[in-house]
Amino acid sequence: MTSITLVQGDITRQHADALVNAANSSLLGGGGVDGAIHRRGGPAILAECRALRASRYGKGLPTGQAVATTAGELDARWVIHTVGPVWSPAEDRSHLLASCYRESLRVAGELGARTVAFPAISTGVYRWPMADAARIAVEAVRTTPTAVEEVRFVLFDTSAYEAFARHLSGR
Ligand code: AR6
Repeated sequence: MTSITLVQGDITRQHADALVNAANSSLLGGGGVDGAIHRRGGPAILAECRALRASRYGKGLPTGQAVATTAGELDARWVIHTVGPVWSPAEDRSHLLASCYRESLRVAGELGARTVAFPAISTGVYRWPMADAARIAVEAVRTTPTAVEEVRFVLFDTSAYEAFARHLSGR
């Protein structure tokens, strides 16, 4: 049984087997969580991302997929990079957002990670409304069979924390 926990804070300060990065398909860094992970994790993460681009992901990592690298100097064994969908009012991309959580858990399971920390994927630069993103995230984790023992959502601010808490408690 996987336990789901919530904390408010900076994901780069977390200790877990795997930290999930809200990346973009280039895998070469950006702002938000991505920028913070590369800044604090150091150049080893970017070096592995570049190697992945050169080998498996010449066209970039597709939206909804996930891939692991070293966590560099972060307090974790791996960073799992996943690419969330950009929010669209015209098109339902929920399945792609759910896929980020499912695929990250699949990769984490393959690695043997027991604890995985997630940010609220797509809710920053990619503009997904927090309440809806929280619903999709909690539902995706609850319905994905995994050997991961703890999934921790790391929410940057109080309103994000409260949105996740509401969905976790079923309110
Ligand atoms: N720890 C935890 N949560 C954070 C942190 C942090 N250090 N920093 C921001 N957040 P975002 P996205 C929250 O923009 O929407 C990048 O440029 C933030 O408040 O990081 O998936 C990538 O390269 C928000 O709630 O990711 C992509 O181009 C959530 O994390 C693009 O942004 C996600 O915000 C991805 O956009």
